[in-house]
Parts: sequence; C-alpha cells; structure tokens
Amino acid sequence: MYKTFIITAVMLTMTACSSGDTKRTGPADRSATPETVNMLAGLKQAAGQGIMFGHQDDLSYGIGWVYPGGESDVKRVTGDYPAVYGMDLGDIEHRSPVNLDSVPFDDMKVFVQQIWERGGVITFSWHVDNLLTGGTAWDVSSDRAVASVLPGGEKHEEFKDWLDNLAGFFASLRDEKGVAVPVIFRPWHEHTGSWFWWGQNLCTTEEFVALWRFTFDYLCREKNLHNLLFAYSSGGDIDNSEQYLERYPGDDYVDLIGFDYYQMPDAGNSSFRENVSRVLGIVTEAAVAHGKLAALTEAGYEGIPDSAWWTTTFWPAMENHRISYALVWRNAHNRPGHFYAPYPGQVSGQDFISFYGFRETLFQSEVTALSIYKQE
Ligand code: BMA
Repeated sequence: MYKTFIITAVMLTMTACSSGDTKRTGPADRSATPETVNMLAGLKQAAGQGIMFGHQDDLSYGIGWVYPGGESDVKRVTGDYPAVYGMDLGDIEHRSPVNLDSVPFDDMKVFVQQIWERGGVITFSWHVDNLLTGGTAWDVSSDRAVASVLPGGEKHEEFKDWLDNLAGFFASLRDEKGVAVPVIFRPWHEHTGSWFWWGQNLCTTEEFVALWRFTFDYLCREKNLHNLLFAYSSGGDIDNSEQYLERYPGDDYVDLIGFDYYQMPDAGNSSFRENVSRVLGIVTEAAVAHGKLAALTEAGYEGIPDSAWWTTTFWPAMENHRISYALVWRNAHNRPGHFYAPYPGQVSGQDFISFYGFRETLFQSEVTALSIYKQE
C-alpha cells in the first residue's frame, strides 16, 4: 500500500561553521559525528519536501498488542510505518530496566537499530523524576527543584549521576557496525507551562537556561556524546515570539524548535486548527531567524472521536508551514481511550489513509527512499 513518490535528487551540502551574521548550518554540538551532521542536513532538506508524520511508542505497543509483536498501529492502518518515532526515557535516571510506561530500554535499543537501518528519525523525550522531592516529573510541590540540581545546589552531584545513566543509554545506541546512531533529544519540554518541575512558575529564566546548558554541556563535553541533536519545545499557549523565546538557551544549544499542543474534547476543531497554525507561524519565523528546524513536537486528539479529523483539522493546521515533522502521542495498550493514532477499525482510520496519501505527508517508505540520513 506504499504510495509512490517522485524523489528529486538530494544534494547534501554542508557549510562549515561560520562567523559574523551568517547562521551556522551544522549541529549545535560542534563535535557532532558525521552521521549526526548528515541527519540534520537531511532533515533540513526533507522539510522542504513535506511534513514527516511521527508517533510516540509506535513500535512498543498499540491497541491490543505489546512488543515483541513486531507491530505498529500506523502500519496496521496504512501499510507503512511513521517517519518519526518518539520514545521516552523517564526512569532511565534510576537505571530502571523499563521506562515510566513499562517499555524495556533494551527493546528501545533494538528499535533504534531497526529505525536507523530503514532511515527513520528517532526522538527522545525525558519525563525525569523530581530529584529534590522524590516525586515524578509532574511533582510541582517545590519551586527549588531546578535550583537544587544546578551547580552549587544540594542535589547537583546526584543529578550528575542521573545524567550519567542517561548518557550511558545514549552511548549504547549503535548500529551493527558500532556507529553511534544520531537521535533528537528533547529534554525539559513544555517548560512554558507549570505542570513539570522545570516549568514556568517553578524556576526563573536564568535557572531554566542554566539547566538546559548544563545538560547539553555535560552530555556533549563531559560524556563525549556526539550523536545528539537538541530540540527545544514549549507548551501550546504561546502569544508571541518574545514569550516563546524567553527561555531559549541560545543558538549554540539547540537544533530544532517546536511546541506541543493537543485538541481538548470541549474545544472545537477550529480552535485546534487556528491555535496550531498561529503558533506554528511564530515558531517557524523564529526558526528561520535562528537557522533552526521547526516541528510540531507533540500533538493529537485523545481517542480521535472525529472520523475526518486528520484531513479537516490536523492537516489544515500545519499545511501552510515549513516544518520538519508532526508527532502524535502514544497508543496506550493498558489505558482505555488513551490513544492518538488510529488502529484497524478505529473511526478515523479511513481518513488517516487519505491523510497518508497526501503528497506532502511523509511516512517511512518515502523517507527511506529519500535516503537523507545516510551518505555513503
Ligand atoms: C503522558 C501520558 C502518560 C505517560 C506520559 C509519558 O502524556 O501518556 O500516561 O506516562 O505521557 O509517556
């Protein structure tokens, strides 16, 4: 059922680090591996050809199945995998064998190899626990949690141990030849809201920026990881670029910028369409100004009760914007109704197939054919 797609030859020309007004085109990590440099260049190239579709935990589980079934709800409906695969690293900080949603980290390593082999894109979020309170990422009972993990804070040494555990996982992402697989890391997400311990009302701008920069420097410089691209993504309530960029850690620390936004059951389709399109306008303008990629880093409509949602709401919200990808959230197998992509028989399945058929929506087979992530 793969759709045919005419692919124009892609020339990956990388410009070396430059100074003055010229924006750098390479990764924020100046020591990024050649594969990581190519991946960013390929993503920038692909952003001009269409919008990649992404799905969280696509290979881990879906409605009625759990890995190792070798399944994907997106593939069960369209015959094709998504182009972008999201996974979450929550609980890696404890060296837990499984993440906060019970996905084994060892399985993720296998998925990473499979995805890389077929030229897909991998993005990791991190719902990391609150080190100060001992609670979860959602524990906002203290406004000192960020300060406590920064240099000089009482939890700083323990925080470095947590980053060591995270770094160990990233370092283990290798293909069969031992080459480090490039991935997009999206830490400290939705920071403009106040539902995570690193959120807007839980720390100052200086503290947030210090948290971001410390994380980046520790992983790239201290731990010598050079297979990471960094994504900065806010919540969806963005009014203007000043607000959006208030806690932006700087061009030297970020590769991709985006935001997360969900359609709420009591809000109409038009409010989703209008808000996503409006904020994408702000984000894509900032992306151009800063030489970054733009994406809708998380989105969706829980349970997708609208049978025409993909073509009448999701796609119109983004079609006029130059973005790299749009990722919908997970299809929980053990939480009834908590799903964001269709599965066989789901009411929006037919419409999703129409969406899949659009020339500008990119799924795995097209991205594989574009072969943008590997230069031989
Ligand atoms: C949330 C929900 C939770 C999940 C968390 C991290 O939005 O899906 O059930 O634990 O993301 O994946």
